[in-house]
Amino acid sequence: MTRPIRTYPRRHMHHMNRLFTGLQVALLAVTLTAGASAAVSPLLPAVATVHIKDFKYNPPALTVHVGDRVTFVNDDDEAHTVTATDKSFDSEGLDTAGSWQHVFAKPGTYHYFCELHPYMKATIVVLPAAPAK
Ligand SMILES: [Cu+2]
Repeated sequence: MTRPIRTYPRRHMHHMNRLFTGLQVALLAVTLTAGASAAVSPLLPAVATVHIKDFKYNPPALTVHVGDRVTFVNDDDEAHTVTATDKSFDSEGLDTAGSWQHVFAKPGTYHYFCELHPYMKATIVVLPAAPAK
């Protein structure tokens, strides 16, 4: 099966899993049962989450405020990226169930796409910081 991920060699968890030794698995189990989140990667609290499913970003248009953290999760069986057209951010390759977070530091309209499937496009609008409540 050919997957278009050849330019993103460093995030292939399914390859890494094969390299795990019994000791590493045991340590991971201890870590997980010690109270850490069950998630594979330690995600920080995020204001919004964009799911990538069926070669689409959902929601395709999102509005956040400066300082907000957004989580991107790949729910597809294919690898995807979250890449700004202005190159201000780039997740690099996200495998199945892979996630990535980005904090938006500057207001603006950010168009992004998938480098592996450039027809996949979406937008995030970053407004100035939200007023204090
Ligand atoms: Cu893609």
